[in-house]
Amino acid sequence: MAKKGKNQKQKEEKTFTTNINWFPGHMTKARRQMEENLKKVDFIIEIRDARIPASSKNPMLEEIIGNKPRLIILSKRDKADPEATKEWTAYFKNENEMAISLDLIQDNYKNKLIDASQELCKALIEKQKRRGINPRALRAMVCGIPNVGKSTFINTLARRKAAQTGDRPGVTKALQWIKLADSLELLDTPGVLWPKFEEPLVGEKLALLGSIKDEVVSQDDIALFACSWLMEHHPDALKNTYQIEIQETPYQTLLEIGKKRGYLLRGEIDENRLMRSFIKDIRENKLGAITWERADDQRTTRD
Ligand SMILES: Nc1nc2c(ncn2[C@@H]2O[C@H](COP(=O)(O)OP(=O)(O)OP(=O)(O)O)[C@@H](O)[C@H]2O)c(=O)[nH]1
Ligand SMILES: [Mg+2]
Repeated sequence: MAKKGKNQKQKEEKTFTTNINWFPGHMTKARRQMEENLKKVDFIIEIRDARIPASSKNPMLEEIIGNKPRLIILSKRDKADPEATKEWTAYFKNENEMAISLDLIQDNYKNKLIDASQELCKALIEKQKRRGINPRALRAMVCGIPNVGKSTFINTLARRKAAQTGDRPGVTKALQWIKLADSLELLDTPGVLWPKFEEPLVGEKLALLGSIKDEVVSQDDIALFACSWLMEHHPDALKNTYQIEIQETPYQTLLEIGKKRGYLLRGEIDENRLMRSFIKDIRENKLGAITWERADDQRTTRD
């Protein structure tokens, strides 16, 4: 339904930030179960979204995993800006982290993963050999925030639908072991967030790309955030995708998109439809392959 008057003025003048929180009970439970299962695994596979490699890092995870070896996988490589992904992999290498970027659906990565796991667990394998034991299958816990592709990763490797997947956050609700045919056993875990986003921008990006349940976030705020960010960083993507001119404010720019697309309701722009379809377009890469944060900025903020 089109919202007018006071509400419209708020959208017009919206300056970010939007405070978002989503920490349902199953995540507290999952965190506890992950801690309990930690001693059973040899290493951690942390999946992050290649479009937001910094915001999709769960700071709580560092506390949970302690000093277990870790492999970082940047998922949805096919949706991210290839140049930015290159910079991110170089960044992780520089930080002495093992990181690989993957299209979890299309890429063939079983051997790559086995090599990486052998490398990460070199010390353990050596120890077993010294004791005359045949090295057993390595065990890894697959962790990450909701909707980054943990279950998809496991299914592609297992070549079957061993774990349930879906394009919404919170699909996996419980821990589940999946044995791969050969040298690896993987533990699927539910996506876990943390109780408070210190940086509101992190919450906005997570909501935009689908790691926070849409029902708990104002879709207007997320669309306005995205439009404002794109006006600053990728105005051409907006212009070319929608054949519009950039307006003074994100709200006006969005209304231009609404007009162009003919999202009308009783002669007015149907803002509800406009905001939701704009978010959908971004998630479906209609505006191109965009990465929402750069490795270089990470360096400057940390220095
Ligand atoms: N384009 C693309 N889509 C992917 C990729 N990996 C996963 N997806 C899609 O992302 C959505 C989420 O995948 P899931 O495997 O269910 O994610 P999850 O991390 O297990 O999510 P939760 O269980 O909710 O925490 C699904 O629609 C997948 O098809 C990828 O590399 N590229
Ligand atoms: Mg899952």
